[in-house]
Amino acid sequence: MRHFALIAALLLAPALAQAQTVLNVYNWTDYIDPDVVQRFQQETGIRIRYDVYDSLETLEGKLSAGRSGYDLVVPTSEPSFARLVRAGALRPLDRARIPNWRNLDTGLMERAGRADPGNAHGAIYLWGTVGLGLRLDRIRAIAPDLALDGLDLLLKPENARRLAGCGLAVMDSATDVLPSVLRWLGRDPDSADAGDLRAAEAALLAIRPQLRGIPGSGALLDMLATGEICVALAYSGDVIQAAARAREAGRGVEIGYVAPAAGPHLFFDMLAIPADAPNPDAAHAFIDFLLRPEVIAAVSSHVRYPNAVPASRPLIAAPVREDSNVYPPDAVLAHGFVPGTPGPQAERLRSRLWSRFRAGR
Ligand code: N2P
Repeated sequence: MRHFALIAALLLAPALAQAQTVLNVYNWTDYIDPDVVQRFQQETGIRIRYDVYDSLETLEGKLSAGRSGYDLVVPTSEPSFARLVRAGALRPLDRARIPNWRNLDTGLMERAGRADPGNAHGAIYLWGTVGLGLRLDRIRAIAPDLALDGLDLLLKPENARRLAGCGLAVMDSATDVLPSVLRWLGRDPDSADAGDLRAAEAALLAIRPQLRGIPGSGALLDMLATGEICVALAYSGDVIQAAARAREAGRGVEIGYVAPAAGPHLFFDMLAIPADAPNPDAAHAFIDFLLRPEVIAAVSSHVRYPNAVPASRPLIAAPVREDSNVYPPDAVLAHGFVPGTPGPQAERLRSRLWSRFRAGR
C-alpha cells in the first residue's frame, strides 16, 4: 500500500508541476527583497520566474519586439511607460482585483500618471532621483575644497581631471542621464533642439577621457560598493545600497549620495502588465500583494528606494525611513523635475549622441 502511494506520487508530481501557475516578472536589477518573492510564492502557490534589466533602453528593446512572455514589467513613468501606454502595449488594470490600490498616495500617482489618464495602466512601485554617488573618504583626501552638492563635481572638466585617478563613471542610459546634463547646462531637460543636444554631447565628451567606464546601472552599483570608482552619475537607491554594502565590507570605503541641489531628476517606476501577458491574473495578484504596506515596506527597507504607500512608512527600517536621500525633503521634491517623453525625432538624435559618447568621439 505504501508502495502504491509512492508510485502514485511519482506519477503525479510532473503533472502537478506542469499545472503550477508561473508569473514572469521583468524588473530592474537590485530592485526587490528576495524574501518578498518567496513569501508570495508560498502564499499563493504561484511560481515566479524573475528576469532583470538595468536600463530603460534594454527594457524597451525587449518589449517593442512584442511577445516578451512577461506578465509584469516596471517601466519608468516617462518616457518608457508613457510610450508603452500610447502604443497599446499595456493591459488596462482591473482595479477590482487590486483592493490595495487604495493604499497609494494620490498626489504621487497624479504626478506619475501625466501620460496615463486616470492611472489606468500602472501603479507606482518605487521612485527616486538621479544624482551622484561619491566615494567620500577618497574625495576628501584628494580635493577637500570641492563642493559636493551638485553636478559640477563630475561635469566641470577641471574637477573631472582632478578626480579621474580615483575613477569616474556615468551609467549607460541616454534616457536617464541626458535630462540631468541638459538641466545642468541651464537647458530644458526635455529639449529636442539640436543645439541643446549638441551642447549636452560636448559636455559629456569633455569628460569622456576621464571616465573609467560607462557601465550598466547594475555593474555601476558593484563598482561603487567595492570602491573601484569615486564619482558616478547614478540612481539614488543604487548608490545608497552600494554605501550599505561598502559599510558592511568594513574596508574603509565610505560612499555618499548627493541629489543635485539645483533640482534633481525624479523618476517613478510603474508596475504594469504587457497587453499580451500570458498570465495577467497572477500579475494582478502580485501587484495587489506588493501594495500591502508591510510588503512594500520590506522592499523599501531592502533596496533603499521610497514607495508610494504612505502607510508603509512607519514599517520601513529606521535608517532607511529617516534617510533624506531615500525620502527627499519636500523642498527637493518641489524643485525636482520629472522628464517628459521625447518624440521619435528627438529620440533618434539622443541615441546617436549616446553612441558617439560611448565610443568617445
Ligand atoms: C534599480 C534601478 C531602478 C531605478 N537598480 C531606475 N528607475
